[in-house]
Amino acid sequence: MALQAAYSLLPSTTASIHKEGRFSASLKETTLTSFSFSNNLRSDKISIKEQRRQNPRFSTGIRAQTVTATPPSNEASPEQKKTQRKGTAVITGASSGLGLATAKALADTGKWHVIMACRNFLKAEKAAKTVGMSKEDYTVMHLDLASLESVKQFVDNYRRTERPLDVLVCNAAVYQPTAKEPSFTAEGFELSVGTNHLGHFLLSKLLLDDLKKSDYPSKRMIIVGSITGNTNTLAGNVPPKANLGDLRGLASGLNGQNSSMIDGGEYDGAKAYKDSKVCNMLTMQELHRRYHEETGVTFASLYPGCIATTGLFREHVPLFRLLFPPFQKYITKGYVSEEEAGKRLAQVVSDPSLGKSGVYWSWNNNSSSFENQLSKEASDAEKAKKLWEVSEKLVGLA
Ligand code: NDP
Ligand code: PMR
Repeated sequence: MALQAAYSLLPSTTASIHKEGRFSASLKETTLTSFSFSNNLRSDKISIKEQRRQNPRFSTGIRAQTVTATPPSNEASPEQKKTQRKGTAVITGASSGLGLATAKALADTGKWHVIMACRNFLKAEKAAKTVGMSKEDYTVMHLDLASLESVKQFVDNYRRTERPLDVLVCNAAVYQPTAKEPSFTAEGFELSVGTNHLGHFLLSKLLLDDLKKSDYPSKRMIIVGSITGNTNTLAGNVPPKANLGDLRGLASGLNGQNSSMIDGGEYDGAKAYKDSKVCNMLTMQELHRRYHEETGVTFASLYPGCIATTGLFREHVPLFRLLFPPFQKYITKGYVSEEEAGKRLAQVVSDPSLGKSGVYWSWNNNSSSFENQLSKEASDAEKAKKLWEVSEKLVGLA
């Protein structure tokens, strides 16, 4: 019933896609009724080609999509050889799913010490043990992104450890698709945007100074994005679609007084999550524009694939949780295991061939990475600037 309900959304999805006139090619090639999507990224690529065909000036994004595969490189660059010390990577939300799998993948290389920045210390410790990480490869530190005070406390505590910071991975997220009413962070922001965007925004801004100081050959800041925030894809056109509007709800505090949605509309938990992912992708690009040249830090985002088994869907109805993995595995073919997704994010952390800044990475069916194209909204530089300025005010930095 859960997926049927989702399936019943398709006609409107189809209509809206046609209305926008951008997806006709991908939909023609896609038998929606039989769900014979050959792969999610293919539909992604077709829609982009189609956008280019229809609008030759379609390169409003920070860079054009290149579908050239960049297989992981095993050779150390001369830069990489400069240092022998282990890198230190902070990963938020490393107590489950993608974050845990990435921590494990990095720890397994023997080249990384992972700081698992988690709200539940005991859960994180147990998770690290369960996946077989050795004690010397990780440290659990407390971080609750739903509290700006906790973010500041984490930064202070981190500095006290006197460890260098080489890579920051903003991975944690909450998704509340069935919530009827909004819930709020400690400072009173709607929970999904407050946690996924504002908590990470403050963390990134504060830790940028620490990243700058690192002498590691490739310093990186990664903010996990998603296909569902990108309306240039089929997945991004499943209602409710992400849309930040003119940010009026965010500007008025996102506290439920005026609105708890960024665009000022009615509360919708699924949309709030997708909006937060658009914020994540816009923030990465704004960081790139503001700081890449000055600091040499690589800023990147990614869609790791549909990891349909993670805790992200914990608040969804049980039937959805049952049907979603086989739906993604056998029908959309967008499914990836937690282990595979972890390896992908670990590449963005450390692979020399993924060192380009300002990129939104995706992977094709052979697990080769490519620079993907963000939607019009998720690559809107004006919106990114406005989002930055409003977010600075909300987290108390302006
Ligand atoms: P999980 O629920 O497994 O992991 C989310 C993590 O975030 C958990 O460790 C959770 O902690 C943590 N977290 C939640 N709230 C807070 C908070 N207030 N403070 C600190 N940590 C918090 O989901 P995924 O692994 O799927 O999600 C990881 C990332 O991947 C997210 O950014 C998501 O948007 C993205 N993503 C996921 C996709 C998927 O298909 N699953 C697809 C595309 C992107 P705890 O263990 O305590 O609950
Ligand atoms: Mg989606 C190529 C098709 C594709 C891909 C790659 C995803 C990924 N989804 C696809 C298609 C569809 N989904 C279609 C056709 C439907 C209608 C049946 C559909 C439905 C659907 C629902 C109800 N999908 C979902 C949901 C969720 O609740 C998930 C969500 O939006 O969370 C925000 C979700 C997802 N689909 C994905 C991915 C990666 C998700 C997880 C969300 C994320 O982290 O972005």
